This record gives sequence, C-alpha cells and structure tokens, in this order.
Amino acid sequence: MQQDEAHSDEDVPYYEDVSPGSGALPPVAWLPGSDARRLSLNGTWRFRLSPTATTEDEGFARPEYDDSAWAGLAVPGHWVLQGHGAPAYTNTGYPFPVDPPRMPDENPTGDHRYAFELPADWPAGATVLRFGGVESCARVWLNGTELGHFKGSRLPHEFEVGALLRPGPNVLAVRVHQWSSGSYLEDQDQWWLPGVFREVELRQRPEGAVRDVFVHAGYDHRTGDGTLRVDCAPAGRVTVPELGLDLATGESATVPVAPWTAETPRLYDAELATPGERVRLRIGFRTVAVEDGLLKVNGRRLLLRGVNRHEFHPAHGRALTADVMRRDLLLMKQHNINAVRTSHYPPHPAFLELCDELGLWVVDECDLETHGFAQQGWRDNPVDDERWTPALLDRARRMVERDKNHPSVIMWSLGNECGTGRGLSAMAAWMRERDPSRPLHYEGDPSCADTDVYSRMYADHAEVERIGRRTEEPLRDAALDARRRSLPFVLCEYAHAMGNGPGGLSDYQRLFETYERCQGGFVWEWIDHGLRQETADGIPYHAYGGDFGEELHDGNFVCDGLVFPERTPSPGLVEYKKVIEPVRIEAVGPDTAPGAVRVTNLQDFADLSALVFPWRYEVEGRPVAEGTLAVPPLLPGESAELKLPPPADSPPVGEALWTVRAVLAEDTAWAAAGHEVAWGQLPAGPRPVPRPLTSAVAPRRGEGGTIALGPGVFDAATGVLSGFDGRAVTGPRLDVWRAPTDNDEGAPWQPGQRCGPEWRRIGLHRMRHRTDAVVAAGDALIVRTRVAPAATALGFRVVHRWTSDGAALRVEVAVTPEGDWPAPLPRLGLRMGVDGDLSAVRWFGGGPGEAYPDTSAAARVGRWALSVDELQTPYVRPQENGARIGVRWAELRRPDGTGLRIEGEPDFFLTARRWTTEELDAARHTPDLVPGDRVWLHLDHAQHGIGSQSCGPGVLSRYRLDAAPATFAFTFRPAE
Ligand code: IPT
Repeated sequence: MQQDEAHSDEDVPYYEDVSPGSGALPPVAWLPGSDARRLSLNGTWRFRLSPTATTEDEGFARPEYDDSAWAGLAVPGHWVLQGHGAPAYTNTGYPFPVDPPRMPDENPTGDHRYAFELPADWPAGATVLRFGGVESCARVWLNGTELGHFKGSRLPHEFEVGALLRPGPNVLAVRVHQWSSGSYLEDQDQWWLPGVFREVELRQRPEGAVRDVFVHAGYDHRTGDGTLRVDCAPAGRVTVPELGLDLATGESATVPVAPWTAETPRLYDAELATPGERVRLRIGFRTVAVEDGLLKVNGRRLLLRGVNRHEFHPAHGRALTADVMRRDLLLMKQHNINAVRTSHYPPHPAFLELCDELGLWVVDECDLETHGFAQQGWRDNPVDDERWTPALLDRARRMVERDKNHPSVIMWSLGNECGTGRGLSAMAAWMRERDPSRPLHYEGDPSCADTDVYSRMYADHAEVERIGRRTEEPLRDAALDARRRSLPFVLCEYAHAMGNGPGGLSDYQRLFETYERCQGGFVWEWIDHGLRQETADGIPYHAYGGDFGEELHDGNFVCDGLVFPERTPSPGLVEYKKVIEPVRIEAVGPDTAPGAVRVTNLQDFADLSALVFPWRYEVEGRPVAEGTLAVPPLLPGESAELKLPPPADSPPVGEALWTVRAVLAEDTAWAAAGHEVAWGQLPAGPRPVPRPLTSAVAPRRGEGGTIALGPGVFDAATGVLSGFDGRAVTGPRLDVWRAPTDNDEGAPWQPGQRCGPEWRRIGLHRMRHRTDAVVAAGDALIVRTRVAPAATALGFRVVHRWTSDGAALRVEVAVTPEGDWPAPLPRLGLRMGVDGDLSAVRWFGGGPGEAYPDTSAAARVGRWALSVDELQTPYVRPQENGARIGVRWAELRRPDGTGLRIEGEPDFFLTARRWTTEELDAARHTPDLVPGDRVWLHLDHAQHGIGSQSCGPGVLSRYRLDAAPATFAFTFRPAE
C-alpha cells in the first residue's frame, strides 16, 4: 500500500507535535504589584465547540467574523462545566489510545473569541498578552494575526502583542484543543477539564520595565543576618524601608532581620525600581539546606505536617478565585497544617503569594505526569525520549521562573509518577543550575539520583520505621544506596483520605517524632473532587467518575480528600489536626490520677508565647472548675511539667477529667484569638464502675406468644425484644456487618487482604439468625442464638442474658465465634430499630465527631448532643460512618422529651441512622439514602480499624477486630 504523505509521522499537526509551542516569550517571574498598566481580559467570551480538532475554519479568528450565534462562556472556566461536552475522570489510564504523540480524531476543540476595548490612554509600545493556564493546547490570534500556540496547561504563557493592539475594539481568538501531545505529560489523577481556566490579561511593558527579577534572600541563623541580592534585567534599585536598605540590583547587603518561616511568616515590603517600572516585592529571608542528612530551614530540621493540594472547586473545576485559595489556606492553618505539595502542577500564582503571607512550606511541583505508561512497563515514556526533552525543559523553566521569588517554596518537584529518564535528569540539571538555593524532590526514581530528599508514597509504618533507622532495603548500586541512605526522608503522599479515614495517622506521627530522618509528609489529599450536581427533583449531590457516562473511568477514587467538595472539614481533617498539633499536652504520673500535665512545644521555630492554656475540670462532662495554666514560653522541643490545682470535690461523684487546651492569645492572620490549636485530657481519678442492676422481677409469659420482663416485651419464639416501655422496637440482635468503606474495599494493587471483598465472600452482609433456646433461668431470660452466613460453617454462638429491676432492662451478651475466621470482623455489637422520632441524641463519651479505633485521636470525652441527622458523615460515596467512640451512655429523645437511655458495660461505639446498613451499602450517591420510619442503632462492643488501604497500608494489627470470644452488656432505661 502507498504511504499517504499527508499522514506521515513528520506531518503531525501542531497540537500533536512534541514541541512545547511556538511564538511565546521566555518565561519570567510573576510580579503582581507593578505600576505598569494591566487590563483583565476575563469575562464572558463567545464560544463554539467542535467534536474534532481538524476544523479547517480559521476564519473565526478574523475580527469581523460574526460570532453572534455562538454561546457565551465564562473565562476563566472549563467548557465542560458550562454545558458543552462533559468532564471525564481517569486515574492513571489515558482516556485515548497510547500512541504518543498522536491523538484520536475525536478531540473536542473549543473556539473562543473575546472582543474588548483597549482604553484610549493605553500607552503605545510593548504589551504582553498573558495566559495563566489553558488545558491543554491553545492557538492564539489577536486581531486576525496569529501569535503562536502553546502546551503546558497549568503554566503561564505570554506573547508580545504591542504592535497588534489598536485603540478601541480588539478581538482575541483562541482555539483550544482538549487533547494534544501535552496530554501525554498531564496524566494526573483528576478530571480532564479543558478550557481557558486561569486569567487572561494584558500587561503593558513600558520602556525600561522589569523583564525578569530574581530575589535572593538568605538567612544565617548563626548571626541572625539576612543577605539580600536582587538580580534584575534591566538594572535598577531596590529599597527595603523597614531595613533601611537602598541598593542597586545585583549588589548584596547583609543586615539583621527577622527570618521567614512557615510559623513566623515575616515579610518585608520592598520596591524594585527600574527606569520604566516600579514593582512591589515581598521579601522573606530564609535558607533551605540539606545538611547532616536532614532537610533544614534556617539551620533547623523541619517537620512537615502537609497535604497534597489539587486545585478544585465543585462547580468551577480548576478555575479558582482568590477567595477559594484563601479559604483553603485558612482551613489548613486552622487545622495545624504547615506544608503543601502542589500536586501535581504549579498552582495559581496567587496561591503562593498567600502561602508567603500566611506561612506554609511549599513543594512546588511541575506540571508533569506520564503515569499511563506504567501500564506498558514505561515503554515509550516521553520522559525518557530525547524528542520530548524540550517540552519537559519548557515546563521546568515555566515553573521555576514564575515561582522563584516565593519564600514559601522550599523545594522544586520534577513532577509526579513519570518513571525515570533522561528528560527528567535534564530538568533536574537545569533547575540546579538556575536555582541552587532549593533542594529537588521527585518520588518516582528510587535511586534518588536527581533528588536531594528520599521521597516515597504510601510506605507502611514498618517500612517508614526502617527508613527512620536508616536500615531500609538497600539499592543494588552501592554508591547510590549510600547516598540515598544519607538523605532526609519525606512521605510525599500517605494516609489516603478516601471516604471514611484515613486510619493510622497517629502511628505515622509517632515515627516522625521518633526518627529525625522522617521529616513528615503530605496526606493524600486535600479535597474531594466531587462535582456539584442535582437529581431530577433538585436534590444536590456530588458526582464522581462514571457519572458523566465516561466509557473509561475510575469511579470515586477522585474523592479522597480531607475536606468535602464544598470545603467542609471531614472527620479525617479533624483527626489530622489533633495528630499534628504543634503542642502536646499529656498526663504525667499514674494513669488514673496523674495530677500533673506535661506541655511540649513541637514547633520548629516559634516559642509558645502566642498561646494561652485554659483548663477545665469536669465531672460526668459537667464543668466544675476552670482556670488558666501558666505555661512558660517554651522554646521548640522544650517541655514543662505543671501541676493542676487539686479538685475541690474529691472524691468526685462520677467520672472526673481535666481538659487543658492551647488557644491563640491574640488574633492572627488565619484565626481569631481563642482559636484552639491543641488539647489534652487527663483523668482526675479512677473511672467509676457502672452500678450493677439488681434483678427484681422475673420473666413471665405475656399475651400472644410474648414474654414480659420489666419494661421489655419479647417474642417468645425468637427471644427477640419487640417492645420497650410501651413502644415497638426491632431487635437488638447480633450484628457484625458494616457498609464497607473505601479503605475496607482496598485498592486491587495493594498488598494484603482486602476486607470488603473478603467480607462479602464470607457473606457477612447476609447473616442468618437461628434461635436455639428461649428459657427463663431464675430472674433471667436466657436467649441462645446462632448467627451465620450461608454456604459456610463459620458463625457465632450468642447467649443473651436479660434481667430487669422493674424499671430498666439489661442484656449481657456472650459471643463465641465458631470456625476458622479468615478475616477480621467489620464490627461486633447489637443492631436495633427504634421509633423514628427518637431523633435527638445526647451522649457522654468520645465526641463530638466520628471515630473508629485508629481514627480516634480527635475524640474527646464530654457530654455531646446532636440530632440523628447530624451524626451522619456525608461521604460522597455513602459508606459506613458516624460511629461515636467510648460512649458511656447515650439518650435518644423524641421532641416531647421522652425517650430511651442506653448504658454500656464497658463503653461502646454508638451509630444511629435513618437507614439500614444494607441501604447504606447499596447507595451510590447521597440522595440514594432515604430516611425510613425507624432509627437504626448500632451498639458496638468493637469496630475494626479503618486503615488506608484504598491506596496504602491496611489496618495495623493493634486495630484489627479478630473474631474472638467476647462479652459485653447494655442497660436500657426510659430516659428521664
Ligand atoms: C498516587 C498518585 O500520585 C496520586 O496522584 C493519586 O493518584 C494517588 O496515588 C491516589 O489517590 S499513585 C498510586 C498508584 C500510588
């Protein structure tokens, strides 16, 4: 067959060639504060979508083209979120055939036009047209003249347009292809969202204006001096009034300064003046170094309490406003987070400005991921193919040049999950040369040949411990191994926050605090990427992969954040806040009556003078006394032991606890005075043993095949409680099933047993109950049952021993597993249905939020009150949720105040909801959960831990719920 010349490899169209683009200006620093004119081109543009890229009609770029039939489109924005086409989610698989750099004919292409008026007084001369970010390839015309094209979605691109601008009306035309060669480099785990999603603007460039500036501001912790040098083209002067500095660019000055750290984000206002422009700079003095095997800033080891942050908004995708960025950062600071990895691309530059201002350590990551090539053993990986190196270098340059002046950026990251190769090494070499002041990060190369820190994702606790001891498995190459073993260690991703979880955070934190090499990490990830949708009847919910009819998708793997899509904190964030608290408050002395508290400053730079320490003494959750603890302004790493005043009521009547909190003494940029940073609780005496219920009445035969015992009525045939205090109840019966969480389900590639699938295989979701005996034995009613799934000999023998004092009813439950259980149990407890109007819950125990065995750090003992509805955690994909831990007693009341009180021996997990576990398990989205006429209560003696197996290690052995004999009891009373 003749080769068709028009389709030879050499002839690929611009959007498929491997070049980074054509016609754009070299990348420079982002300089928001300038006295040169700017004109925003954001607004409602005109838009037309074509299904393919091969549209020949370029006439649309002509100013006079009639676009009146086109739709309106908000820019910045993604067209797929504005009614044109649909978003699509894949994790690692490319949603197009892997044949780099080619793309299928179906390549949605959006033609954009924007007519704008240039102000009459806009100065003649140079003007730059700046695109903050366009996914994935844009070809640009101004007033009919083509400027060029570019790829590199989350990177800025600028064109010189001064000669093309005209006073009055101008027309900008942009053709955007959803798919391009660049898409092969942008295989990040997120929605594919084409469009002009960051701002577009004109920047006037006066004669003698700043072309580029590089601020070098180091800090010498030995002398307390900062050294400033500002390199600029063209030359000019820099003034820093607060430091009395006035120096030429290129010249350096050393003066005493207050350093910049994430804890103390001290910025100095400065001005750079060149012949044509005045630019505001905000200078933070700090020095980053890898020294003595540690990552240090200003001479001190850092502990990174980080998150991975994608740019995401549930309605606008990656088009974020400054308010949304600020909201993220305020939430992070308020939850003790001190570091962000900008996974997996440079964020909007305004975000970094905010990081400078509010104080966060930033790992700025390049817009590069080629994960889909892993499926073919990295064959044809662009990262190891010289033809792609210019594109890779272009991405490295665009990031470093744009972001080089931010004190918050302490490391450059080459990208994410792109294997290894010559292109990556070339990027690293260029970055080192251009900016030797920042260490390099990249996780995907185990040899660490190009990096300055050893970084891993999802390593389990045991491995992190080995790394901490520097006894990890060696690399085959001895020299590389020795080098890697000398590097500091970070977990660039850990604790997969998908659905309920992550579990095991405290256990990681203990390792980071024990081994200096382990310098913390970044939870995966900050936010659930659920897209805001409505059902046909207007019920809001969040969509995930597959909800837009994608033929290939990865479901709800895109919802794995510490905040829900609308940026409300999930229990995982509350847990993380407690685990990473920068001050530790703990008991010293005997467990039951410590009497003294140890306060430790876990910060790296600041003393404790910004905090005050209120305490409170509570009995049965009721405040009895309070005051303020005088804590000295401890330096980082220091601790002090302080006595608490002796309780006035000793011995207390009930369970007595001290709660000591660390709160902000004064307003800060990120939270108001009084904001709680850390807390600790100490018992003030032994926990009282619940009063035994004296059985005073005996079971007797009732009417219609029932047995009565005190306030309880039982079905004589099954022995199941059917009434309590004159109201119908269902159960309680033994229950071991929970609606598997994402972490229970586990990811197929994770090692170890995946609980969810195993539980279903055993049949825990379809247990059968058999009654073996319902007998009176003195004052007690004994009910023996066997609870087991079909097709197996596995099961549980259960003995219920019911007694009553006439007013209350107590059941003692003894459970004996039968058979060789191949998996842990989801839960072990009783399930019971009660009246649906028992909707107000009060309890004394752990709260106020959800907690499971390995997610319980944030649960504090107190008296809490929430409605049944408020007890639910609205995970984007419904799953087990809402347990309250360590519950001593709980009361459920009707609006008229009557209700039911449940006391546990020992304390228990309480879960209450308006649907059954089976309904919860079947639900795919929140609107699938429809309240029934019952409240279903789970009174659990135990729960299996949560772990992080949706993309990490499973439940640690100490949090496993293995099938084993157990006894526990509950007392039911009418609420008083
Ligand atoms: C890791 C990715 O880096 C991240 O983008 C995200 O996909 C995360 O996993 C899971 O949510 S890669 C994984 C295969 C370990």
